[in-house]
Amino acid sequence: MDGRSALAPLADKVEHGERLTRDDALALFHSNDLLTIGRLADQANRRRNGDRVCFAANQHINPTNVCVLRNTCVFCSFARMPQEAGAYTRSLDEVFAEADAARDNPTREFHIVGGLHPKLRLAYYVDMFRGLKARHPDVHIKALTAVEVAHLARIEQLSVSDVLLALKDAGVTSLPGGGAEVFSPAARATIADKKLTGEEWLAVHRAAHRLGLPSNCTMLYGHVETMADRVDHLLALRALQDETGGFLTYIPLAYHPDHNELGEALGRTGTATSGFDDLKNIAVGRLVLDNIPHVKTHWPMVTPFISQVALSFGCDDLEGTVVFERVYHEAGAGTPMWLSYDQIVGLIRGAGKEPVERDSLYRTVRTFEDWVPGPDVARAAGPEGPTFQISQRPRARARGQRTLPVLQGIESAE
Ligand code: V47
Repeated sequence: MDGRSALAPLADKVEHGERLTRDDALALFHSNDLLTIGRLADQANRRRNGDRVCFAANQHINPTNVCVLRNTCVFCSFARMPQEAGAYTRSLDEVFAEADAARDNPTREFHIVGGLHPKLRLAYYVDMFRGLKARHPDVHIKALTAVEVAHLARIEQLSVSDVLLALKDAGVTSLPGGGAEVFSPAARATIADKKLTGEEWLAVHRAAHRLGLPSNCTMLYGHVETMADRVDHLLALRALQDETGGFLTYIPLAYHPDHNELGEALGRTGTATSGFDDLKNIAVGRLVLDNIPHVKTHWPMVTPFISQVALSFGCDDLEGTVVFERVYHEAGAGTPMWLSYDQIVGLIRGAGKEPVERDSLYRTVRTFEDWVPGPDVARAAGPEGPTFQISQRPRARARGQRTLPVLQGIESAE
């Protein structure tokens, strides 16, 4: 059976809003009929979201890159051991200063994640979130992955729910979706051997949802996972969503192979995922996760251009302004570090869609019927250069020597 005929029965199901099975999802991932997959996903998305595409004016903040999993999460280029070159841990004042630096931007969300620091306790994060809330009362705090929450529970000898309650009390309104990677025990043993298991990741999100903290979910693709691993990962997310309804958006994350052991072992340095697979992951995510309201494209990973095309492949949520993206740029992403508010709106408009600025909980903040493009809308001009640098990838360097020149202005504050 060729790819096209394999998808024919699925078209009927999508038309009638029927749930796809495991075999259907496998057929989608094995098919090369990208345009049919995209058309079906677009149909599913339009039924839910029409032409609206939302984004948040957000700022990513990474208080530390010190992580005790640094030697076992072999796909990660961001983490450092405490004494390793390039390791940093921000004081609270430095975090507040970084947040204040974006005061002139229309920031409505802080996205705060770091590493599993052996010494930073729950009080550090609680004080950080309270301090940020006091300084920026209108900015939502989306903070700490399930992995960080489980780590804090372990070092504080508290339950996961108690940690989540403390975070909620300090001002956190939702959890980001990181740390899920791919739930398959075999793939996890290869790429993230000591990280919490898929079941444990799901348990933290279940607990968050029960406490009224919604969250995002992700899947890291394009490394050693099989198509069956991808499908089973999506089905596990769908099953939890059936149970709790607490996931807001799903974000497929494209593996970047530079400056990490996995990329070297696979002989993949300098070769990120293909645009074909990036679009397929967006579209299949939309089709399988029929109960998750939004699917987000993370332009720092897949380029703003692929993200723009993804808006016709089932995606209704575009990563926001970001301001300082560190995790993927350490792994060789050649995209800009941020996009301006106008550039985000322009990307969405350029795809023939209706931009909607949202808050962290997906409530509408602003629509753009009367919007007039600003001067920087045509091309991104992040600190790396005047245009999107989609083909330029830094050469791999040995771990421990990793530096990110564009951050020097900021990192010199250490
Ligand atoms: O869990 C780490 C990934 C994730 C690499 O919730 C890598 O709105 C690719 O989860 N290549 C953290 N990916 C980021 C994340 C996220 C991003 C944007 C939005 C949201 C949200 C969440 O980054 C990690 C891991 O899966 N990651 N290293 C790498 N070399």
